[in-house]
Amino acid sequence: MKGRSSSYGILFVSGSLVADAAGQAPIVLTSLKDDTAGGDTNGDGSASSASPGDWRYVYFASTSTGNRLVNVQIRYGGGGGTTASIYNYTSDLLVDGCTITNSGSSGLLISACSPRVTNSTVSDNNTYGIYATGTSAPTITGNAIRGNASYGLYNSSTTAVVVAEHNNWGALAARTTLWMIGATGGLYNPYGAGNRVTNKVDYDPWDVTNPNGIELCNGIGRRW
Ligand SMILES: [Ca+2]
Ligand SMILES: [Ca+2]
Repeated sequence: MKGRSSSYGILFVSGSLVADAAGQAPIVLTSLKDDTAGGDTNGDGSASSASPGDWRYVYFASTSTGNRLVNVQIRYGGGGGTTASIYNYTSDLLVDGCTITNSGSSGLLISACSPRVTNSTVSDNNTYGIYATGTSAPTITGNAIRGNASYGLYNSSTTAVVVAEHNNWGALAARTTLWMIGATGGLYNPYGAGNRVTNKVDYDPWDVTNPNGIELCNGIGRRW
């Protein structure tokens, strides 16, 4: 499926969306200009190419249930001044084995709900990889969260801790260990390598074995 406009380009889910490509070629949600999926659907050959924010988002309403995104690639959303490529307001959502990349804003917004985000890559989005607001208690584990421009995981709550253990934040093992141990308080990463997280994110223990892991230090406090 391709989104054609940053003015529209919205998939609104009030019932259920099951996009499950387990064991098959991935399902791709991308820009109309992205000829790498489904060919030259905009009929201009290579005259145009996809950019972050070419379309808007998938929206899971709070009343929607039974939602599954498995082996789905979501690329180039988050356009038109919107907040993320995926707006999620329901706890009944599984995101597994997906890639969420190249958003014009954030990758995934989690608003006062508790979805499961596992074994996925959330990278190279223009604001945050994952943006948690309200009192959210998602399951976020086994993911590669790297190369997002501002924070890998941003939790706006000053009270609710988002547990995000066993994720790879895109840093080499030795330096990750060195500098994350150097942080104080245990729930934030002010001097760490890799993609930053805010306070109230429990990133420890983290994973350095994910093959997606590469060194990317885009944050404050890089000391080497
Ligand atoms: Ca084209
Ligand atoms: Ca912990």
